[in-house]
Amino acid sequence: MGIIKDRFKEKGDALAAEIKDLLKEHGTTKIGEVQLSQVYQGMRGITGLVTETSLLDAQEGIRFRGYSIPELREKLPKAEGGTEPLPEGLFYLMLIGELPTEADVEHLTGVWQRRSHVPNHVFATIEALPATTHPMTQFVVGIMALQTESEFSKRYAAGMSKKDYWDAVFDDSMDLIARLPRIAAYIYRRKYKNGDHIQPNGLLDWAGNFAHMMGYSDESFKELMRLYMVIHADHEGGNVSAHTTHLVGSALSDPYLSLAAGMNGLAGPLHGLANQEVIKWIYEMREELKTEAPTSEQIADYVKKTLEGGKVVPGYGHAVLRKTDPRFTAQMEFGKKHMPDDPLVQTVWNVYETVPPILQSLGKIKNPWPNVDAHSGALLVHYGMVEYEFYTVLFGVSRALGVLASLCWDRVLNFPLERPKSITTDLVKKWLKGE
Ligand code: NMX
Ligand code: MLT
Repeated sequence: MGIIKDRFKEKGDALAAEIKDLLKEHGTTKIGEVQLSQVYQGMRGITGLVTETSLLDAQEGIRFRGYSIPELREKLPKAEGGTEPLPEGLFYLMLIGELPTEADVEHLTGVWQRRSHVPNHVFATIEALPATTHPMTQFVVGIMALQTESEFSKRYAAGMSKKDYWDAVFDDSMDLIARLPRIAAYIYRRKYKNGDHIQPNGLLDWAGNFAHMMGYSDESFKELMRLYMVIHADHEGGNVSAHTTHLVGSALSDPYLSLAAGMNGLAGPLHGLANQEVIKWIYEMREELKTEAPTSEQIADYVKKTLEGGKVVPGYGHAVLRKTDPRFTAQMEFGKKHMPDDPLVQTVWNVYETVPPILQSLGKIKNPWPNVDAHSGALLVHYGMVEYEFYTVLFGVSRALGVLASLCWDRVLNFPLERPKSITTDLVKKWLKGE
């Protein structure tokens, strides 16, 4: 543990010194202009955050510390006999800024195994909720119950110096990442498998063990979980879950409170909940059309009906991306390798052929292409995970890797409280009149 923490601190101090010099020399440099419409329209295109872990290009998609998803699939260490990257390696890359060795990844697997104990009161708190409670609500309640374990909040109450914030946030983040799969798997088995829980397997990697605890022993499902946990981990800093975690963390709310806040944002249908909405939408379409394999014409009619009903087509569009999401493509490649003849996966590919031209023809949608959520559910259904309300929890366990690595950076760089200025429309009208 000490090794990775020391490396992180070294990198953090070096960048903090660089930023100090950079701001001394260029602090007044203008990097953009803000139009009134941007202020009213979700701050699209306004640069207002620094997030070191990943960067999104509208045409090309996400890069983690400079590496694209295809590059990560090639370069990150794999499980024995596997071909997909281990999420431990991606976390190391986001935190340290360099590709890990096999030994670094093994070390992280061991650290997370040792820190994975979840106290009983967390399970008891989840048990207090009706079993019908949405899995994302159970997940957030589980994270909140675990907040009793926060080192940051204990050390802050005991008078911790500002210089040590990063250290306590680092420890809390490691503990949280180690414990989340156990909580998520508990919720899955509680809600869908009659509370027949499965004990962790200390010989498995973080994602492999997560698959095992949910009850999936198939090696290719474990591979899917490794890939899934990598591709959903981070999407630069402005998305709702990352931005919320960062914002709440800036008040020095500890990592448990900050992550829970971010996960509440992920639970929205325009963000992470879209992965459940996609499968629900396809199931409803199949049911209405009384077929497991709708034709392109049938899909096109159903899309038009969805739009006429004043609803969005889930899994399509993006606030920043303007091309097919490389996370969609990575999942499509996985599908072609492991399940090319699966009818539901084929429907997802058929929807991909059919939807973009229809959305484009509306003239108002900036990105008619699929995002990550358009594909993930069909792969899960293939392995028998049909309980689509659970899908966003999987997204959340993965997203914790990115937003908590970023929270460690926020504190080591000593970022301040986030507090932008807001205005009223009355004030805007006065400005426009020159008052
Ligand atoms: N289906 C129907 N209408 C859409 C869609 C879509 N998939 N995407 C955008 N629009 C509409 C949007 O509602 C807006 O309509 P109006 O002017 O009547 O309010 C118009 O097109 C312009 O929106 P954009 O500027 O293209 O998109 P925006 O940046 O506002 O929103 C999303 C981005 C992702 C919220 C939007 O594309 C959407 O609602 N997609 C479906 C939900 C989804 O898949 N979300 C998951 C995103 C990825 N993730 O995991 O977080
Ligand atoms: C994400 O992964 O966070 C989504 O694609 C949404 C976003 O980037 O705004």
